[in-house]
Amino acid sequence: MKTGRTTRPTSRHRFRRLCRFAVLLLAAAAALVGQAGVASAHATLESSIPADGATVDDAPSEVRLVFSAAPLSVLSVTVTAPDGSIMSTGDPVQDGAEVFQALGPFTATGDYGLHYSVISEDSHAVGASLRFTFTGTPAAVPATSAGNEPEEGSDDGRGVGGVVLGAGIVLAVLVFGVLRLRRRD
Ligand SMILES: [Cu+2]
Repeated sequence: MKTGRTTRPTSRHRFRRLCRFAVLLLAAAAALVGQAGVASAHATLESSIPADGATVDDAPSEVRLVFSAAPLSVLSVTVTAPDGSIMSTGDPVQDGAEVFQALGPFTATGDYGLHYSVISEDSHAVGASLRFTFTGTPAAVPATSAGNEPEEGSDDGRGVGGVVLGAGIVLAVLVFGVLRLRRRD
């Protein structure tokens, strides 16, 4: 009878343990399903300004991308000019499901490429290349190449000046040292 009394409570205990385990499993499963529902927010591009394939007459100062859900992070938004050079400036700015990218001057008519890359809430990488055509009056090309050359020249001059100054200091120290040694003798 003593053994019966001791075995009964342990079997009950085991049953309770199993019940608790089953409840925990169900709760974990429910939590996983709930998470899957939240995490399935896959961001897709809903619209853009300029739109893909659009013809633009007025040069926009920025590009606007509208996603179906706020991206987790924006990796890059770049706009390329007809010659292939990148004409977007600075980093993209995110405002919820919208992403803005500042643009430089439109210095040529023709096809512009718009490339974006974002990480969606469900951790998926989302990206694509769009295209629009600029038919307006091109802005004057900024005089960057002409302005850079004299600066580079002056930089070289500074470099040579530094070397001459350094050599002069080394020479002065050597002469000073030799003179001191001679005085001691
Ligand atoms: Cu996704």
